[in-house]
This record gives sequence, C-alpha cells and structure tokens, in this order.
Amino acid sequence: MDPDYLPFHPNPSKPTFTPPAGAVDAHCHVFGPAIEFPYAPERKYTPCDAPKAKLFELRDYLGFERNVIVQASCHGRNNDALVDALNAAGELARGIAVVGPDVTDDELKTMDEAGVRGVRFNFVKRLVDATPKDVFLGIAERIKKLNWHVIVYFEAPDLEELIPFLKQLPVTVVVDHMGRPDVTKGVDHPDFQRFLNLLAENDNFWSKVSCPERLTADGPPYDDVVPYARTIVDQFPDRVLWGTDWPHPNMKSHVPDEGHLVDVIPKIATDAAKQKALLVDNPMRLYWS
Ligand code: 0GY
Repeated sequence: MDPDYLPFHPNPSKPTFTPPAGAVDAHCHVFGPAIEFPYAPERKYTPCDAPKAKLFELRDYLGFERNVIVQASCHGRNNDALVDALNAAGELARGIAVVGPDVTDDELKTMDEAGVRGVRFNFVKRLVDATPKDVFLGIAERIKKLNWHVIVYFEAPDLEELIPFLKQLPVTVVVDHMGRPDVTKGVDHPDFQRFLNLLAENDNFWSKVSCPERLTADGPPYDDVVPYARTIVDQFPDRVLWGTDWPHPNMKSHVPDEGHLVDVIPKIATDAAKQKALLVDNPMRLYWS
C-alpha cells in the first residue's frame, strides 16, 4: 500500500437513513487480495486489499441488497478479481470491466455470463495513460452487441473537449461522480451547466450522484456537494445512480464513514419516490433487466 494512502474505515457508523428494499450500491470496488489477484504493473497507486467478503459485509450492514462492482485502474485490464467477486455474489452483483481492443469475443462472453454489463473508459490523467478515442469507439461498437453500456470517468475541465467523442458512443453512457465538478464554484458555473446540458440534450446519458467524499472542500457531512447532486436528481430522476465508492481509492484528506455517506441520500433525493428511483428502479433497469 502507498505510504500516503488511507485505508477504508474499520467500523463505519450505522446510517440513520434506511435504504428502500432492494437498494443497489452502484459504485464500489474490490481490490485483490494481492496474493491471489496481483495489482497491475502499470498501476498509478497501490491500494490496501479490499476483498469481496468485506464488500458484501458492508452491503448488508448498510442495508443494501446488491452491488455494481467497478473495475478500478489499479487492476488494469485484468478483470479476474472482479469476475471472482461477481461469481461469488451471483444475482446480487453486476460488474463494469476495463478491456483493451485485443479482448476476445470469448472473454467478453465469459464476463457477460459472470454479470459484467459494461466497460469503463477512464480519462483521469492521474489514474491512467491515455487511450486513443478511436480505440474506445471500437470497443463501444463491440460491447453494444452484448447490450452493455459505457461508464466514463473524467474531470469537469476536460468535458468540453470530450463532448464530441461522448456523443458518438452508440450506447447508454453513465458519467462517474457527476463529472467531478469543482464544488467551490457553484452550480451556476459554466462547467456544471455544461454537464447538465449534456444530460438534457442526450437522453442516453446518466449520472452517478456519488463521491461527496472526493468532491467536498468542507469535509463531512458534505453539505457543499449536496446542491450539485440534488440538482441532477431533480432534473433527471430516471437517469441517476448512487454508490458508496467503497473502499475509496486515493482518498488523502480523510477516511470516509459509509454510514455518513448513506445519510447524504435523503438530502439529494428528497422524497421516497426519488429515493426508490435512485437506489432501486434505475439500477435494476440498467443492470438486472
Ligand atoms: C473511483 C475513483 C478513483 C479511482 C478509480 O479506477 C480507479 O482507480 O476510479 C479516483 O482516484 O478518483 O471511482 O474509485
């Protein structure tokens, strides 16, 4: 583990908010254990092990029923830890893989059978080396045949340059962490308005309203992030997902308490109908139908 890397919370608090029956944590990871699933040589950070059993324990403790497990950059394009977790969880988890253009149809089929339903394209420069956009477009055409979708991860200043590419993607596109707005700038800032316009003009675009712990300038209870997430939930209630982001790779400021993260939900999805759409109906439609 990197010396400045914070491990996940050893004993998170119990949330006050009770998720509705069938709730899905739609953004979380499994890391290693390294002895069984080594980290990728090209990784930009070395996390602490965050094995599947710990994830499933947290799911139950927080009152969730299902997980969507996202392949993180520290495992590169080797999705073995992800597939192992999916096979162990059965119907209780789905996955998002990271693949290269050399992935075979047989490999895609094996992942599909394990519960993979999409691929992630990562544009965050501190996490990955750049991949040419036509490589991503080629992958998107192939996964379309499996009825998979694309998850994209980028930071707000990079959105403008990415929009022409994003609009070419022939599938549902889910944006991680609201496109990572700078929450010191306000919801009226052109960067966030650009993101809202993208969602308004393209109904194949979804947003995860996740990661207040990464986006916050003020720290817990993350009230500075709430207006951004609530705006998206209010405007696009049928195209939003929520996740814990456990075990929070690369957190340097503080160790998030997942109980506190769950307690942000009723502030951003302000009635029972919005909470059910965010936590149950939307993820079930995208991942389990
Ligand atoms: C996240 C965020 C981060 C890391 C990764 O793939 C990754 O390594 O996604 C980050 O450092 O912002 O969604 O887990």
